[in-house]
Amino acid sequence: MGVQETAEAIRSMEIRGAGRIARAGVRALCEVAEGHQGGRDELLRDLEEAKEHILSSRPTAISLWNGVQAAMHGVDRLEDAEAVRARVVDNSRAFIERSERALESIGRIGAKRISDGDVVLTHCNSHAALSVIKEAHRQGKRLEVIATESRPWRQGIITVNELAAEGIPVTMIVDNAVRSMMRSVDLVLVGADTITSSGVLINKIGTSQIALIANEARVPFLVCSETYKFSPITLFGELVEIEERGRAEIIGDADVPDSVTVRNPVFDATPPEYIDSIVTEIGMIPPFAAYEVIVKILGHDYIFENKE
Ligand code: RUB
Repeated sequence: MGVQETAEAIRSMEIRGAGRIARAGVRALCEVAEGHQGGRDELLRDLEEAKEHILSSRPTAISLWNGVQAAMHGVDRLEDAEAVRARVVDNSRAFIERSERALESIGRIGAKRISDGDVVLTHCNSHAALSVIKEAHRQGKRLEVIATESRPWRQGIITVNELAAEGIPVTMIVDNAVRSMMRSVDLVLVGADTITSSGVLINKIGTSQIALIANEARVPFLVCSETYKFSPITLFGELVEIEERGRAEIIGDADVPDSVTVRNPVFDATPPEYIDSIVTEIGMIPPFAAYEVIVKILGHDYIFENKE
């Protein structure tokens, strides 16, 4: 898939989920480098253009930004095209491998928090959250999952199909049923599109309501997130742009007059106070440690070079 096709597939949500869009964007950049016949400056210009194109596909998940920055890391300092090509290919492969390994580590670390007989509620379709659930199941723990439908895209259907295929008992509910069901839930596990330097979680619309309800019912609320979903640019005061999509996704072919405004924000913000812990590949961290993760794991170099 080339850059245009990848960006379009991300925009149209054929490829979706913060981890998957990051890997797809990085793969597309890697292919630009691999197939390039031109000189250094031309290659750098084409990579820069491809990067901007990929980044314009969806605005909210910082994973995409972190992924393409990682793929391009250090290329400006290189003096010939071959070195740039090799660097982008190496960077890209390393990012993709790290991101896949991170999912496995998150599965192993998070599974420790699931006890035999637990009922886990999850929202939307997060590979990181599913990695934890599947690992607990592989370890022989009996668990049940409640999955929200996740209007309007209904990613819950992907989730229940994935879990059913693994033989994990799963119940699907409409988003509005979360509070009614919370009394039978032991643990909430969700994914992340972005985590800010102050520990705010940006994830699928409805996540913050679930966090409030879990807090009210004293049910632990855990976020499953690779460290490349932490946002370095929020350190410098950038706000996270919440994507708004079209009205048709909500009303479908229902007869609603044009005079009616339909809003379709697809992500929301959950404050750190409602998050018990973030399961990352480097361990379970409190949301207030997000700053440390950004500075220590993503690194000074990385942050300051890519600040703009
Ligand atoms: C998906 C979503 C997921 C996160 C994390 O939204 O909000 O919870 O992206 O997913 P959309 P993962 O369907 O609009 O992309 O853990 O797979 O990276």
